[in-house]
Amino acid sequence: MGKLQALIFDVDGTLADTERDGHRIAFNAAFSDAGLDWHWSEDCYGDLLQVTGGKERIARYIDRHCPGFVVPDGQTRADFIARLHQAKTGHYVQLLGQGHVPLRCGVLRLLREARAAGIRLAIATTTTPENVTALLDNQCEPGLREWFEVIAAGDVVPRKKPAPDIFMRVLEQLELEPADCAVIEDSDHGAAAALGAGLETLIVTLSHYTRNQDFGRAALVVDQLGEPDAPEEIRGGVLAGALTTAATASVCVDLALIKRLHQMLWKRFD
Ligand code: XBP
Ligand code: MG
Repeated sequence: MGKLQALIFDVDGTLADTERDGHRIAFNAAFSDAGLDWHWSEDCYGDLLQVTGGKERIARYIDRHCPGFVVPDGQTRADFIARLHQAKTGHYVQLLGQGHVPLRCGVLRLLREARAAGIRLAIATTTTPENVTALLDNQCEPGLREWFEVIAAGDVVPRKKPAPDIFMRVLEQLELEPADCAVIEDSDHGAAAALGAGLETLIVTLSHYTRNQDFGRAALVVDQLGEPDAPEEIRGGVLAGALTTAATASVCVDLALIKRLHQMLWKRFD
């Protein structure tokens, strides 16, 4: 038990920093198309990110910020939100199609390295499936989406992160145990979801909106995965001390490092 066999990636904030200049812009464009005078500023969107899932985020906004809001004639509230969200997805996919949302530093390197070593790849995300494929299809890496054996996204589970459901679904589809996998996440809700599914080998790469969140139970916290010639300062995590020497407090998150973390963690529980 405990041999690393798969890497499970979150998408938003982890594969790419998509929230502020991607999802937020698409929500605002959909509001404008619908004739709504709603506008989500950077700060307002940061608060709304406490709710995972775009439809759930719109519902929270209505509840908190639009007390007198009445859904247009003939629509249920759920239908109205679903339509508005569908329009948002259209805008988001179009935005990704313009190719301006790159993968984060070190992501492609780590994916290539994992593939070459026969490590299986999977995705566990709250976002809509189309958003994932559009992100992967608009990188300069043909066939990138096929690298992922499992893409579990959006409404395929009834409870979104921080519930563990999406990670449990990935484990089920991979037919693996938590002790076989490592997770890369960027948010406290994502971290809670992974840990709730028993996935202890959790590496957090901080993103725009998650810099000040608490990741005390993650194995390792860094700003980004980094590159061999540009290692990253360690920001925290339960194994940070084991990786920090008098000479260095920087790492490049490569497969060797993830295996090392994985071994340290799972030996403790043997
Ligand atoms: C990401 C999300 C998503 C996106 C929007 O969370 O919460 O809802 O913000 O996507 P995580 P949709 O990175 O933890 O998975 O609008 O398609 O829901
Ligand atoms: Mg995320």
